[in-house]
Amino acid sequence: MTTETQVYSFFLGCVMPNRFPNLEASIRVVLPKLGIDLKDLEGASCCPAPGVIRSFDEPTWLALAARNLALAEMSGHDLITGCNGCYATFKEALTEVREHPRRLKEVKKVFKGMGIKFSGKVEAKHIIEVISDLGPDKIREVVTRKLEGIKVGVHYGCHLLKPSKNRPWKQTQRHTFLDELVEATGAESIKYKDKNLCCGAGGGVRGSQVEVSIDIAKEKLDNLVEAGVDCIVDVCSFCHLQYETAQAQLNTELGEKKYNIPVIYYTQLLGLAMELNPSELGLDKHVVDTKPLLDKILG
Ligand code: 9S8
Ligand code: 9S8
Ligand code: COM
Repeated sequence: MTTETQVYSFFLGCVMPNRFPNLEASIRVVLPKLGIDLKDLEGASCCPAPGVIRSFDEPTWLALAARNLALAEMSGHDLITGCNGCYATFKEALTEVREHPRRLKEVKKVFKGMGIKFSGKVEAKHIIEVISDLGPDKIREVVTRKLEGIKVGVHYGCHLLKPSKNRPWKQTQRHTFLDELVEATGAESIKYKDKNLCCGAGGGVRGSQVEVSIDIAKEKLDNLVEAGVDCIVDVCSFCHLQYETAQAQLNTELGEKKYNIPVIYYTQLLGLAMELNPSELGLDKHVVDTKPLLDKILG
């Protein structure tokens, strides 16, 4: 089997390196095994977060986003990210500068004297987009331990899919690409109520209205408990933060450990199906204990 190696500039964002370096570790170990090489994007800043910074100061959001994109452009590689929020910022900033030459001029003015070159031709991809392009068959090829009997609650996250006009998915609703990639590991993607509902964190809600945010997370978690899933699979560092910490917060409020669903990033699930060591995949560093899931998989 010959696969061409793809090279990307890896944009981490804020949440992954600061709160969940375990997810970053799983990405760094799994992607090269799929023929995807990651080069660190030196000098990057916050993307900045679409639901937070753009709502307050759109021109600053665009200039900072363009600066990060320019760093990737100057490195000669397209940008790749594992966070839906960062993905949204870059996809939407690219549309803005490509469709409105005036906006490109504006950001170039900000860059004056900074030694930054930017044309807007660089692409921004999500890790799951690149994996999805390889296809479920490629995943089946690298799986050596089928995760049979594992029931997964898939959470896509809003910013991965919307607005659909500048997302690469061929459809606007009823997406199945992530479910297919999960099922390629041998696990089962379980239907649950309001699967497409937000996790409650995005759009700045977690930062500004934490009760509302936890209330939405509770609704999703109740539906996931009801469906009897063994774990949640996500592809966004912010959704990940929400599902991990909301369960702990809800348990503290209730005074009992009602919510114990392990929250796994897609590359962690795939790594398990590739028989990689759970600690190498950062699975020993979760807020919600992953042991019940690992016991079920490893026997
Ligand atoms: S960077 Fe700063 S806050 Fe964050 S992780 Fe994703 S969204 Fe972009
Ligand atoms: S869901 Fe609604 S806005 Fe978002 S992508 Fe991540 S955080 Fe969760
Ligand atoms: C969500 C990021 S992934 S933000 O809260 O919408 O900025």
